[in-house]
Amino acid sequence: MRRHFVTALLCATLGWSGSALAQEKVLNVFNWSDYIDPTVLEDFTKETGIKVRYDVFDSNEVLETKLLAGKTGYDVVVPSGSFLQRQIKAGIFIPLDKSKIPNLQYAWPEVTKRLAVYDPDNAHAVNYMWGTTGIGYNVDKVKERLGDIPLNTWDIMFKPEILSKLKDCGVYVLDGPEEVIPTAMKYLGLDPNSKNPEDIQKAGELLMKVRPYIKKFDSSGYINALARGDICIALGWSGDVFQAKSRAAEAAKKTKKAPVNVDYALPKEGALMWFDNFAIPKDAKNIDNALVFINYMMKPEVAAKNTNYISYANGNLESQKYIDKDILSNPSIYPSKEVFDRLFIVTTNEPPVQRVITKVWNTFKRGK
Ligand code: N2P
Repeated sequence: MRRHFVTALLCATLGWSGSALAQEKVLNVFNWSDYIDPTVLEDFTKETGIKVRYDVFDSNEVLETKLLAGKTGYDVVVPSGSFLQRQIKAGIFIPLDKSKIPNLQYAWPEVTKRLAVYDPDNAHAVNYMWGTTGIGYNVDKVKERLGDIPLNTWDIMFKPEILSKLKDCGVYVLDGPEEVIPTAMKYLGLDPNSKNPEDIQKAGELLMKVRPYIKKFDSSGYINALARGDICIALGWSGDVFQAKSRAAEAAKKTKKAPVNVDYALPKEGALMWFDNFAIPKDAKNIDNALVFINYMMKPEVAAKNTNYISYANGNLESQKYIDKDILSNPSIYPSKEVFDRLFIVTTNEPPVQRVITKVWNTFKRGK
């Protein structure tokens, strides 16, 4: 009470209005779970005086539903490229005042160029992290059940005779229709970016064949499930799987037991590459603070700190100086040319295509 009174007095003396004060102090961020070094938020508040209310989500669909409903209360959100593309078209984001993001000078031109596919002229978004959708697995449990077969293939996930052998030790799949369906189309030799309902249907048929062996659709809990050795395999995201690997190693240090051996495979048939990006919803209340935040996240040292913590590649070229060697040299995080050639991207699905995808996905999830 007393502090409010003093602050109000100070603001009145300085001639600040109530809204200027709000701009001064708060920021509402909605980001993916397990997607930041928490000390970065503390440092940000120390450096800028801006308090961050930080909420998390684990699916683009959840974020999109909120954005389309409006009045999210968020100042910064982090959609993936293909979602961003239709959200921009829907008029959800404000164009960024780049004069307030000088650290854009450190952006990685290659990534900026790829992001422009979704956001022409890079007008509305700044890349935060990017990664791939592949296979996380428990090395020992899979080996016990499948022997020494190569794991860098989607056969593991999409051949019922193989996946059935992993049913008993747990199979998880991301709850992400617009990632899993393109992956299945790629496996079938179709264009993973196909918008043709028949292709989507074919992917659905493939998925239904392996449905009996899937225990859960999950896009965040699988990190701990893999780390604890509770599951055998997860169709999941690169950095999340590497976080599971580090959590398993940490736990082993504490318990003095051998670590659960987790690894990530980028299948030879190809894998989806996606970009997650900062954007400011048009009803954001704290636009200046949002720009300060995006600029802060683009400091090379800060971007590197996040990458070192979450094991995802970022869109900041200069930050690579500060990135741990084992992350920077890991071709599943920072792909080599050979790996890069295997990655594909997808563009946005317009609502009629989206409806087909949702229908196929719901049938897949229900299993009938
Ligand atoms: C963070 C996952 C973010 C990657 N846990 C998906 N775009």
